[in-house]
Parts: sequence; structure tokens; C-alpha cells
Amino acid sequence: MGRARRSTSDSPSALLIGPYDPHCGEFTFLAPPLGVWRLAGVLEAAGIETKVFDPNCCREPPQRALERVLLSGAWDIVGVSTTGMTLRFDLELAHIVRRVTPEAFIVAGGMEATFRPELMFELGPFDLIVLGEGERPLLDLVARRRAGQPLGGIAGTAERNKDGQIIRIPQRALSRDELRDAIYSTPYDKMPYSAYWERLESAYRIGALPSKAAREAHLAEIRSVRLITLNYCPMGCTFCSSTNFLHEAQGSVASLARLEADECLTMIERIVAAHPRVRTIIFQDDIFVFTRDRRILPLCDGIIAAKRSGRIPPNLQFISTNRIDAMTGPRLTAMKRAGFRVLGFGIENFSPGVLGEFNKAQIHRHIEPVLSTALANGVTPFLDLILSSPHAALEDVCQTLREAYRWLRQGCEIGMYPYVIPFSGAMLAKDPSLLPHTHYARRHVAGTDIAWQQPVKILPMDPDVADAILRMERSFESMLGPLERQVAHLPSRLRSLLWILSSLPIMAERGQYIADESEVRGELYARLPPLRPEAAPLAAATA
Ligand code: B12
Ligand code: SF4
Repeated sequence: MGRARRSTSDSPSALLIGPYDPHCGEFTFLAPPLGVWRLAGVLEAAGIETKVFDPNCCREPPQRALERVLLSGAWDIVGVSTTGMTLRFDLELAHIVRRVTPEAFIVAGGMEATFRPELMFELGPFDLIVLGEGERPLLDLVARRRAGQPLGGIAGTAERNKDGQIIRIPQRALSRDELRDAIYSTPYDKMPYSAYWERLESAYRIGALPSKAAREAHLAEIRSVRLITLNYCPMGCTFCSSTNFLHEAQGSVASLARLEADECLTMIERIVAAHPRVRTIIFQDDIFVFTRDRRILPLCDGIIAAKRSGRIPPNLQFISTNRIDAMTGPRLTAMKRAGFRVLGFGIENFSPGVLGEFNKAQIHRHIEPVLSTALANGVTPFLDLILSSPHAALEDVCQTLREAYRWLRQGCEIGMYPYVIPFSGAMLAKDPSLLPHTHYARRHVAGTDIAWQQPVKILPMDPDVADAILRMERSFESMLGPLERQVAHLPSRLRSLLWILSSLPIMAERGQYIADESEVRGELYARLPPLRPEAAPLAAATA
């Protein structure tokens, strides 16, 4: 494997760098990177001085801030977190680490590193790649450095031998107790949520919102803290990478593990103590409620009791992502009473055929009744949709657009994506029959001459459907650009209306009616946040 240096001291120190997205906030809310913070907590608990560098929350350009941090200490290990979406930026930071501290032992971890260790060695200056959960491999790595032992052969890593071959050493997933201990170690008191909230509040220009109610609603959205209580989701959707993450690292099927109801409550109380201004806790589990779930009702009862006894604020709210086929009337009622105000559902598509292709045909019959019951209970469903699949027909796309519009008008929030993104590790990304329909983008790592072709879209095989989707995307982007210059922030519901608006003429040309154009525009204008004073007439952007 690469360099094997000796530890610089008996109490080694680690610097962990979160995934870097210079455009963050564009799609979703900003938040401290949970993965590296959890690792930092675990390392600190083992007596290893650890610093998290969060490139998305710096006062100066992150590149300069990183240089400063690198020069401020003697780091035994520098860890770089990677995701597919952020890879080119993560690599930029990794190369800065190598340039500024040539002797550093640099490790890559996270989603992309786990699925593509060979790509990491090819594009990055890494000494070692960590596969899957970083806790055990990092502790082992530090212990060996302390003891001056060789760093090869650590379970949960991929290394390059002298011949340049990549050797993967699998590790088993954290057991339930190990996962609980890792979650308990997450240093919420050190995570700079307030700094994020302040940035978001000024980005949303909260003070300028017209009514107190509107301000409160936005604050509840912004002042949120993320908690993850599960190790992975076993649903096996074909477009999803995270469902395969632990299997990839273990080399076999990993066991499911999650916190019990009382352990969730312990974490909620800790978060409230660390961040008393928090309004919403977002359970960031891939899936929070399972079909045969024995946790949700006791958890709701526990939350209600904790609110009554003053252990947590009575107005604390919750958001979670759930299986729609796991939702029942009693569960929805209990969740509403406990303060769950938004429930995310990965609906993906309203066509049974496309759902079958995504390996989630079984959810179809639950969509209508669950969404209706949730809305009737005063809970807002947030639907994630993928408008097309590789085998989608035009009618599938149109059905999804029509249904999305119907549910949006009934009060659902919607996030829409036009096609499947071929995330490394997802089943669809590995399907050779889809390669001719996969589009690539040339990615360049700033500050280096490194570039590669990254897969970015899998388009429908039907050329007419692919053409419609691509034209919709161009039209969406041409409307989005000017709008984003005019309004402070464009939430998902508005983006979804823009997708629907952009589809209307393109589908009309194909004889498909989606919705009335003036009505869609009306819905869009009614939901728009305040315009910037210098804004040009809005209609120009969406005309
Ligand atoms: C929370 C979350 C978010 C939050 C992020 C909040 C935050 N800053 O923490 C928000 C809502 C902002 C978000 C947004 C998006 N997300 Co997201 N998100 C997640 C989710 C559900 C959980 C991530 C998490 O916190 N996991 C828990 C921690 C503990 O795990 P972890 O980060 O993986 O870290 C562990 C290991 O990976 C490893 N590790 C990680 N880093 C490092 C570094 C080193 C050095 C080492 C040794 C180890 C190591 O050790 C950690 C502890 O065991 C994942 C799904 C998942 N289950 O992971 C998707 C996921 C990461 N998101 C995904 C996507 C696609 C997005 C969006 C693009 C969605 C969109 N279209 O808008 C955006 C992109 C945002 C951006 N700017 O990059 C994809 C990424 C796919 C890929 N292969 O890249 C995922 C995997 C879901 C999926 N399969 O589709 N997301
Ligand atoms: S339900 Fe969500 S997290 Fe689970 S496999 Fe499907 S997309 Fe992935």
C-alpha cells in the first residue's frame, strides 16, 4: 500500500473533512455533515483529538480555510468524505491537503469511496480508502499508528499493493450496540447548527416575511437538527445506492440495526439540550417506519410524555421519511399527536409499471389512501418523484405529472427529478443494457489537470420520451435561472410547479394534456416568496 509513516505523537490527531458542495442550498437545506461528526465523536471518545472541517460553513473561501487548518496542527490522519454529487469538489480539497501537507496520511471514506475505491486511487491523492462505516477502520488505523505498526490489512479498507492492484478487505457492519454507541457519541453540542441557521435565516430573509405565521413556519423549517437512528434501508430500490452501502463494505448482506424508542428519546433530549432553539428534529433514516414496526407507537407515546413533563419543548416538531405501505390510520394519528408535521414518502412515480422497474410495485395501492389520510390528519406528505425510468413510456411520465399536480394542489409538498441519476452502487447504474442510455458529464478537479467522465443521467430508452424529458429539463433550467436571481430561495414545491409548467407545451405537442397553463402559473405565483426589490418582472422568467 501507499506511504506508511510513523505516528507523530502518542496522542494522534485527526482532521475530518465533510463533503464539499459549493452550490449547497440549491437543492436542499444546509446542515453539518453528520457522517464525519459521528466519526469525530467516536474518535474523541477513544482519546483521539479530532477536528471536523466543514467546507460548506466557512467564513472565507473553503480552500483557504482548509490550508489554514492544515497548517495549524500536526495531523496524523486527514480523512476526506465523498459522495457522488460532490466528488469533484471533495477531490479538490484532497489535493489541497496533499499539496499543503505532503506527508499527511490521507484517507477517503463515504458513499463514493466505498463503491468506487479504484476511482479514488485514480483521481485522488489517497493512501487508503475506507469501505462502509468509518468507525472501526479509523480506530484501528489510529491504534496502529500509535503502536508504530504497519497499516496494511485493516478490515473495512481498500489498499493499493506494489503492483497497483486494489485489494479490498471487507468489514462487517456495526452491530446494533456498536451503532447505538456511535450515534450516542455524535457531538451535537459541538456541531455548529446555529451558524447554519443564521446563514439560512439571512438567505431566506426571514425578517422580510409578511406575517408572523409565515416567519414561524420558515423558522420551523430552518431551525432543524438531523438525527439518524438506522444503519441502512433494506428495500432494495433499483435506483438507490444507500440500500447497498453496507453490503458492499461487508461483501455480504448486512444486518439491519437501529435505535429503540427510549434510545431515540435520549437522543432527542440531548439535541434539545445542545440546541435549545431547535424547532424541528429531522429523522434522517432512509426509512423511519417499517411495515412491521414496533417502535413508532411507543416512540410517539414517549415523545408526548416527554413534552408533558417538560423534558422537551411542547412545540417541538418532527419530520421523517417513511415507507408509504407502512402507514396506517392509527400510526398517522399517533405521529400527528407527537408533533410529526411532515412525512416524506419515496413515491417515485405514479405508474405501476415504473414502480415495478424501481422494485417498489407494492407501494402503488397505498398511495391514494395514505396521502388522503395524512392530509386529513393535518400532516403534510412530502413526495419524492422521479419522472421517468429507463423503460418509461410517455404515458407514465404524463400520469406522474398529472398526479403530482393533483396532490400538490391538495397540499402535498413534492420534490421532482426528471430521470434516474446513476449513483455508484445502485442496481440500475450497474446494468450494462442501460449504458447506451447513460449520459456523462466531464468533471474537472479544480487546481489540478485531473478530469474524468462521470455518469449523470439514465434517460428513457424510448427516444421520444428521452427527447421530451431533455426538452423539459432545458425549459426548466431556462426558467429557473432568472427566477433564482429574483427570489431569495426556491423551495421544492416551486421547482415542482416549474417542472409541470415546463412539461405543458412539450406534452401538448404529443397530444397529452397535463394541466391548464394559466392555473399552473397561478399556483406558482401564489407560492412565490418575496421578490428581491431589484427584480425584473417575474412573468418574463416563466414566459
Ligand atoms: C442526510 C442526507 C442528506 C442531507 C445532508 C445533511 C447533512 N449534511 O448531513 C440533505 C437533506 C442535505 C441531503 C441532500 C442531498 N442528498 Co443526501 N442523503 C442523506 C442521507 C439520507 C443520510 C446521510 C447521513 O447522514 N448518513 C449517516 C452518516 C452517519 O453516514 P455517512 O454520511 O454515510 O457516514 C458514514 C460512512 O459513510 C463513513 N464515512 C463518511 N465519510 C467518511 C470520511 C472518512 C474519512 C471515513 C474514514 C469514513 C467516512 O463513516 C460514516 C460513519 O459510519 C443519505 C442516505 C444514507 N443512508 O446515507 C442520503 C444521500 C447521501 N444523499 C444523496 C443525494 C443524492 C442527495 C442530494 C443530491 C439529493 C438531491 N437531489 O437534492 C442532495 C445533495 C446535497 C449536496 N449538496 O450534496 C445520495 C447520494 C448518492 C451518492 N452515491 O452520492 C444518498 C446516498 C441517498 C441515495 N442513495 O440516493 N442528503
Ligand atoms: S426506500 Fe429509499 S432508502 Fe430504501 S432502498 Fe428505496 S430509495 Fe433507497
